[in-house]
Amino acid sequence: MISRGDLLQQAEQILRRNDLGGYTAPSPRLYPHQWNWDSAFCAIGWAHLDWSRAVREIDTLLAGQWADGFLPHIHYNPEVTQGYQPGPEWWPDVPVRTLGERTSGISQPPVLPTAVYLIGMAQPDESVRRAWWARLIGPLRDLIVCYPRTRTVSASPLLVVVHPWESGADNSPRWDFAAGGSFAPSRPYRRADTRVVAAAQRPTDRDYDLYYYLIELIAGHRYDLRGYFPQTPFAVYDALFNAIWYRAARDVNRIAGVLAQPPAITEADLQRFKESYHQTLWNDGVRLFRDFNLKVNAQIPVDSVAGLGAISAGLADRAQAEAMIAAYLQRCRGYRLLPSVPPDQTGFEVDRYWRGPVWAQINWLVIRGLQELRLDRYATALADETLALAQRSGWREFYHARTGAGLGGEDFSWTAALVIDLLHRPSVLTGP
Ligand code: 9WN
Repeated sequence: MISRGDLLQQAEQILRRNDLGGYTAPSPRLYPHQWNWDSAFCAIGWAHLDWSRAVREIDTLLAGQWADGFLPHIHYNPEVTQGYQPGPEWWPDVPVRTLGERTSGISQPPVLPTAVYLIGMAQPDESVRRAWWARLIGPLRDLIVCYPRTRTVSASPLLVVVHPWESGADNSPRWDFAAGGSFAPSRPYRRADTRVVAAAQRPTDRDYDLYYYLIELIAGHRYDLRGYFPQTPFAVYDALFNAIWYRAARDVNRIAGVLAQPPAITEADLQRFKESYHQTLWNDGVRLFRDFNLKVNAQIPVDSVAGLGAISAGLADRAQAEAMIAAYLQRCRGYRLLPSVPPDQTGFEVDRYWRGPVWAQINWLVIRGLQELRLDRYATALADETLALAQRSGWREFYHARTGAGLGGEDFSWTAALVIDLLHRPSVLTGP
């Protein structure tokens, strides 16, 4: 097992190696373009190494922002024409702010505002910090209000996630209800991922059929939920996406407060959102938040680590968070932490992508949330576990839930970036 000093050095090498100029590829062979939440996590790591490189990462991500503030899940690098599918041709006429930018037509958990808050706080010169926040507050405000404006239906303030890729947890058993529906796109597609990573660790062809079916449906309606909502088989309140949005909204408000500007989302609206999140997604029987399927108006009866997202967002108080994490750990005894799906859950697979393996960025979110709630015993154990996985198994996309062996993409950027953050900033900061 390598020392923590060497770990830091290796992590820095990974980020520098994956640095493609203005952005950090998540894992250059598997994912050569810029991904939304990956880049936010990478920027958090960069801030400890080179603050202006973190700023650049975010500028490049925001260059793909749409006119209405929406931040797509992939910002394509036009110089990379091979090695990832789907390419930008699957997403025609995306309404980008800057003509010529190529992006996907769906989003991902909006970690960016939280990253901007943390990176700002890592800047010791207050005038530099304020000037940077003043430059970004407009795009961040647009981003945060865009989702309630374009991704709500009926009276609920919760945000609708329209593609498994938007959840960031693509083939989670939570989405099996849709992947089992035999949906397939009208045009042929080819998979590039299974040329790089063993098919047994990736989503199945049936999952991909659904992914491409939804791409055609969403693009065919010009990315407007109102157009395809009646037809789509996939419209969910994802517990993690919604938690991350809530956290992001509070962080944009904090930045706005420092700049003496009005909040992006009012306290009353945040409160309404929180109440709705609890009413709609809490499941007392399993002591976890669950996702909600809007097509049948019911919770999805599948537990996953996404249900702990509330801990990282300030959506659960200390007592509830402790009950949640204790119950989750109890179900995962004998496994590495945190399995993305508890081993007793139907659909769990120990080594397949989002169906069981451990992911460093999820751990990081939960660790920071536990620290903020002063649940330090859990937070420290989870941070040690996360560092140990990298120390023993290297810089991988995810880790085998039983053995901790490294799986999926290699030289993975967010694993490196967040290990850097955990080592440089072992506990959370308190700030404005
Ligand atoms: C589709 C880049 C991304 C992550 C996602 C992860 C995976 C893509 C894929 O890789 O998804 O977006 O092709 O499998 O599920 O969370 O952002 O690392």
